[in-house]
Amino acid sequence: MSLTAGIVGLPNVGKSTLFNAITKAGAEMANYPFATIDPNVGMVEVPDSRLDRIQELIPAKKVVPTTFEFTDIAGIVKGASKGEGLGNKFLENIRQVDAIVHVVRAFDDDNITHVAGKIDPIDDIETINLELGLSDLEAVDKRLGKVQRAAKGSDKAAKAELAVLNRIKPVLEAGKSVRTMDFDEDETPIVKGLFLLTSKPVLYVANIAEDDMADPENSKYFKSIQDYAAKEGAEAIAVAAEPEEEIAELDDDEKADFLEAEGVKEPGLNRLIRASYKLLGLETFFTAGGKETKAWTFRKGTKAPQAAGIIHSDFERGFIRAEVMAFDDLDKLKTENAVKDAGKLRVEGKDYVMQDGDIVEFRFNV
Ligand SMILES: Nc1nc2c(ncn2[C@@H]2O[C@H](COP(=O)(O)OP(=O)(O)OP(=O)(O)O)[C@@H](O)[C@H]2O)c(=O)[nH]1
Ligand SMILES: [Mg+2]
Repeated sequence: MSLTAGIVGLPNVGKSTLFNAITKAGAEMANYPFATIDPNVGMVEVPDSRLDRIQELIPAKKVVPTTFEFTDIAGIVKGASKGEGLGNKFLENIRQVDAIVHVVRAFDDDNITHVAGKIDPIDDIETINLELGLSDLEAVDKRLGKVQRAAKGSDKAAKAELAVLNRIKPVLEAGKSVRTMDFDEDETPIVKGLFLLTSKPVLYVANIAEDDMADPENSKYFKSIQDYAAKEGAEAIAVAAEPEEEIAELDDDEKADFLEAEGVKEPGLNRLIRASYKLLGLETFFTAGGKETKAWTFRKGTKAPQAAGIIHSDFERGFIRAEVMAFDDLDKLKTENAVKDAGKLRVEGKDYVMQDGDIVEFRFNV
């Protein structure tokens, strides 16, 4: 079930630097384009202040955050869909990921090569999105060739797919992303099955200058990136990849000092990680007390037995019920007993849809 967020962007914009900052995986970072060829894969811990609060109220021996996967992908250049740069190979790498974290250079530094020779974030974003769109257009045309024939007969599925393809094609031809379109519940699975690059959810990350860290709104580039994202219904986040990568290597005390010196409350990386997690449709439940207080990742919409199965397959097989309290209730009322007395400790059955922030004890019998 492991979902992965793919880091995508032009060459030499700081993708691997960002990847290392969040995963501490030590991928190669270098001041030349196409330093990354094969994708780097790494796990990222999800920073979650709720864990600390639970630990404060229901102390356990250990606190274990949850993790999810990031993939650092090679840079894309203009003409990539036609084989320029690393060509179609990396487009395949992008096809494998579940959401796109699109890194855009938003810092000036004459020492760091920009493949286009100038800093223009919107132009950069459009270059990438155009290549992804062209690749999608090719895929749609190929599919149309097949489906058109089948749709001539009585093949209902083919007719439905044909209708979707015919809606998508002009949007791509106009240079827009498929994610800007609305699909109904019959169309959605058809679109999913096409694995189009521009239908993947996206988060724009402005790699800003260190000087703008304390106040990203001050960056002369960030606002335009935010506006571009908003038009697509997407989010944009500002991170200074290089200093953040240095911060990530420090221990907690040094980290606090560094952040204070930079005038930053929380590392931009934390916001980036949380936004990517959300982008993937991931949510968190907790198990608390005893040996460990632990955060667990589930896909939005998961029911209680399947959530139990994330901990152990026996929990799912022998699922009886889930005893659930919301984090917010524990936070307010402070003890499990107080939550119970307030009638907010719930007993939920096999059809219960898990909610982000649930603190759960599963009852099972095998
Ligand atoms: N000044 C400055 N330099 C940065 C920043 N982020 C990355 N760099 C530098 O930019 C260069 C490229 O960084 P990488 O992380 O390797 O870039 P990439 O996007 O992974 O590049 P490819 O793998 O070649 O596509 C390195 O020399 C980094 O040190 C930043 O925030 N500010
Ligand atoms: Mg790289």
